[in-house]
Amino acid sequence: MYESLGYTVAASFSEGHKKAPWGVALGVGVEPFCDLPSRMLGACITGKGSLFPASANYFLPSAKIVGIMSNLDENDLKYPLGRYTAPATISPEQRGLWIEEMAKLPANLSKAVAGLSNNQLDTPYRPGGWTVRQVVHHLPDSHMQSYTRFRLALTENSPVIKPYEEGAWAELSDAKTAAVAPSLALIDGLHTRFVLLLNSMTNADFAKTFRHPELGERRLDWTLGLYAWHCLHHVAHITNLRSRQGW
Ligand code: NI
Repeated sequence: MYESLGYTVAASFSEGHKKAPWGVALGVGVEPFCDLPSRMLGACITGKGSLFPASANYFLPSAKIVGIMSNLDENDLKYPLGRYTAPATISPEQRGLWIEEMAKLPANLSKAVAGLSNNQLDTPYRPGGWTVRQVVHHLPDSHMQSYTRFRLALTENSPVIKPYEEGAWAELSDAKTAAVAPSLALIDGLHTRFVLLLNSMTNADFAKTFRHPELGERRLDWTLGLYAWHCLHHVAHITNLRSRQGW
């Protein structure tokens, strides 16, 4: 849907609507980071590159342009670190670095959301994306699955694991509305256990596998790298949003 978001204009409405910082993404389509009134949204859909900062004042007469970031596209916002790619061979040193990332997630995630208001937590990290709150709740949802898969793989012979619908999980009421503190606590406890487990694993353990019904056989060392990437990936969604919004 979004080939390019063109410009992101951080604007603040001073008249007609509640006073709040708005992020308005302009490009092929346009979608507000917050609940921009639909008539304003309609006025903004002018096609890629046709709505420039100067004319934004025309379309958004009550908006005060406070900052512009150019050259953002969907992949930059959705995959701030790029997608996960594992090295051809995974050394014990590489695994050690990934385990360190897993150990750092509880502190990194707490820091990423520190001081955010409820409105800020309910802001999508990108147009059409999950809110910060959904991202926070997604992490224990996802990593509890991963922790279970590691334990299954370590105690059975390449077991078939149960996939889950992460998008649908993120739409469940608790994932959309709960305070972030319980998920920060879940991640803290879960990663304490997870890192203890990872640090206990031998080379032979890391070569063990599970089978994903659609994706096939996965080694545990490859999977460790995926989840280390996943920690950084989602924390970057939040820290990048904060930096774009000046929060
Ligand atoms: Ni994820």
